[in-house]
Amino acid sequence: MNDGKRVVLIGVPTQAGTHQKGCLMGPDALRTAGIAEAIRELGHCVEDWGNLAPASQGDLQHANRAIHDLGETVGWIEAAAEAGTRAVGDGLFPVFLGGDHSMSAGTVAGVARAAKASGRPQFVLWLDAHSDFHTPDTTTSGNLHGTPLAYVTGMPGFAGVFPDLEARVDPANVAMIGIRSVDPAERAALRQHRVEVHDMRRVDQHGMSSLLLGFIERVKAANGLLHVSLDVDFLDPVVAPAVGTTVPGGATFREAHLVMELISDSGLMASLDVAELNPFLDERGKTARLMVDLVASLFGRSVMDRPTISY
Ligand code: B3U
Ligand code: MN
Ligand code: MN
Repeated sequence: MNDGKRVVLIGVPTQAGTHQKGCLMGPDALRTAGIAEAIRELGHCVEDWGNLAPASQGDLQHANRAIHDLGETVGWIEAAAEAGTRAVGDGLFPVFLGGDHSMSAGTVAGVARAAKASGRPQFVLWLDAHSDFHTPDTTTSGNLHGTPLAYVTGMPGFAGVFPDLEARVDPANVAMIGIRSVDPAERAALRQHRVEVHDMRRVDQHGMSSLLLGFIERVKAANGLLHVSLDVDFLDPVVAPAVGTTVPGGATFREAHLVMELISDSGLMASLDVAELNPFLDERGKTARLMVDLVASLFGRSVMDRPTISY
């Protein structure tokens, strides 16, 4: 049925990158909702490394006084990067369980470092309402979960703030889908670096599949490794309420599953983040169970063998 993968779950229970508390419960909610069992049922091997701890916790300050919890965020980034590089080096497929999206500054840096060692280009698919393309100088909220994609693509402003990058992701190797909240400084940088941004207007006009398949073809042609970063707020808040920064007009249940199924069919995904789940805001585990269901689609579950699910 599947080419059995060796999957490792890596919990990154950070909430330092946001003002809203609750993401620290994300990894355990995903486990409670049965993420390991769901992947295993599809014929893969799953191990669980448990939850990481921040590598350091110094009290770092930045000239931008809005920024909060910088030292702790850097500690989580270091820990996530180290775990990501180690997992890929061991031949494992890392599934990072968040934690707010600042964790992906570490997860993507870590897998990109491993990709560089293997000689294959790293590609990133960012499924999110937000572009997360702020630098420490441009963020006005001071929430560092708005910065990871700018960091891993080597934008200026991170030197001496976040860890030095050993392998940056070429901005030409990034695609974003689901976008509907972009701040002016992010918009300017995205345009300048010609990042492939598919906002919800493009989704409505062209459909998820044609946008995604275009990107998948590019990854395939380059023999690239694909990292998928799935923010809960990619989804519409009606189906996925357990997230601190809800934005109306998100992906529907059906669109989201289609994206996962097309990624699965491509066979290109090598690492995954499930970010921003805030179980404190959930409705009887509905969002956690939906995220597990989407992860199952990513690992090969098809509609024909999906059990009937009610949330
Ligand atoms: N761009 C805004 C909002 C935001 C970004 N990422 C999330 N929210 N989750 C900011 O605060 O940087
Ligand atoms: Mn995000
Ligand atoms: Mn978001």
